[in-house]
Amino acid sequence: MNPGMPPDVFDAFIDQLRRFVRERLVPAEKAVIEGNRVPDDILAEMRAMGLFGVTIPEAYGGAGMNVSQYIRFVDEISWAAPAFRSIITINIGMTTTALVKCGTEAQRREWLPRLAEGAVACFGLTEPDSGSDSAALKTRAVRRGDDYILNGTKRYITNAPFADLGVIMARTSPENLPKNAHVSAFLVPMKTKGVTIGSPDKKMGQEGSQIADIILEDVRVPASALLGGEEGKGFFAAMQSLDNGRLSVGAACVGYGRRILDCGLRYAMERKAFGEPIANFQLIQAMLADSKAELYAAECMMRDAAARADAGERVSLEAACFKMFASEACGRIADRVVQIHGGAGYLREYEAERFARDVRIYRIYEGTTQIQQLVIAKAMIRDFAATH
Ligand code: COS
Repeated sequence: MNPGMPPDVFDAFIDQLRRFVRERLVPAEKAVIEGNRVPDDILAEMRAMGLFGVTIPEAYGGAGMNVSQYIRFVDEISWAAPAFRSIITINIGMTTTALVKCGTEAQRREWLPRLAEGAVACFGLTEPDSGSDSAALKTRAVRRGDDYILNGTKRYITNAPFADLGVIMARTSPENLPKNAHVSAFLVPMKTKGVTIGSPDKKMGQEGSQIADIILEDVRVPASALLGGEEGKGFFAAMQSLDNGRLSVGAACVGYGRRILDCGLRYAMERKAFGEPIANFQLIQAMLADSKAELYAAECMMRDAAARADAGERVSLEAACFKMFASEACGRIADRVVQIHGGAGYLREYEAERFARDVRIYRIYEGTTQIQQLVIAKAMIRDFAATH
C-alpha cells in the first residue's frame, strides 16, 4: 500500500487548490480560449505551487502523492477548463508512471527532478496509421553503435508544442513480435536535432490544450535514452501508463461533469418559464437527477479503482470500466445541460455549448470507448479461463 502524502497535508493542499481553481483558473478561462494556451503567469503560479510534481516521489523532488490522491487532484483541477489539467497530467501521470515503473535509476534521476520543477512532457504513441492499434506503429529506432537513430511521425500528441521531453514509442524490430515486444520506448529531449513539431491542430474544443505532430528525422539519441535500458519493454510501459492515463481522464470527467451539472442546475433555478423556475418542472428534474446519479456512480468507481491501484492490484479492467463509464456519462450530462438551456444552450455566449464540445474527446482519447470494451472483455475472458 502506497501511503502517499500525509492525509492532513493532502487535505490542506486540496483546500488551497480549490481556492486557486475558483479564484485564478476559472477567471482565466476566457484568456485561455482566446490565446489558445495557458497564460504564462498562470503557468508560473502552477509551477510555484508544485503542481507539476505532485506524484513524483519525494526523493526526486516531488510531493509523492499516491494514485488516490493524484486522482482527487485531477478531479479538483478539472472544475476549470480542461487545458489546465492537460498541461500537467502528461507529466505527473503517464510520464511519471513510465519512469517510475519502467525507467532505470539513472533515467529517474535525470528526468524526475526536472519534471517536478515544471518541465513539460509529451507521450508519443499514436501515429498517422496507428491509433487504436498502437502496436502497429511504424516509427523505427535502429541501433548504431552506442546510439539509436529514430525516424517516423507521431500524431495528435498533446503538449508537443510546449514539451521539453518526449516519451517516444518506436519499433526496434521490423517484424511484429509476440506480446508486442517489437515496441521500445525512448526518452527524447525535444530539442534534439531532427525533431520537428507540426503546427498545432485546430480542434472541436479544449482550447488551450495543444496537440501537434512530432516528426522525427534521423534523430540520434544515446542508448541510455532507451527506457529501462532494454528493448521490447515499450508496449508494457505504454499500457501501464495508459492504465494511469485512463484513471486521469475518468477523474477529469468527474470534475468537469460536476462543473457542467452545477451550471445546468444554476440555469434551471434562475430561468423562468410558465411563471416559475424551470427547475420546478419534473422533466427538467429528471435530467438533473439522472446526471447526479451518473456522477455519483462515476465517483464511486473512481475511488474504488484508485484504491485498488494503491493496494498494488493491476487495474486495467477497472480503469477501462471507469474511463468508459465516466466519459460516456460526462457526454450525456453535457448534452442534457445544453438541453436545459434551451436555445441559449446553442449560443457561444453561454458555457453549455463549450462544455459539450470540450467533453467529446473524453470518449476518444486514452483509448476510445470501443477499445475500453475490448480491454474489459479480454480481462473477463482471461479471468474466467483462469478460474474454471
Ligand atoms: N499492463 C501491463 N501489461 C500489459 C497491459 C497492461 N495494461 N496491457 C497489455 N500488456 C502486455 C501484456 O504482456 C500483454 O500480453 P498478455 O495479455 O498475454 O499478458 C501484451 O502487453 C500484449 O497485450 P495485448 O495482447 O492486449 O495487445 P494488443 O496488440 O492486442 O493491443 C489494445 C491491445 C488494443 C488494448 C492496445 O493496443 C490499446 O490499448 N490501444 C489503444 C491505444 C490508446 O489508448 N491510444 C490512445 C492514445 S495514447 S496517449
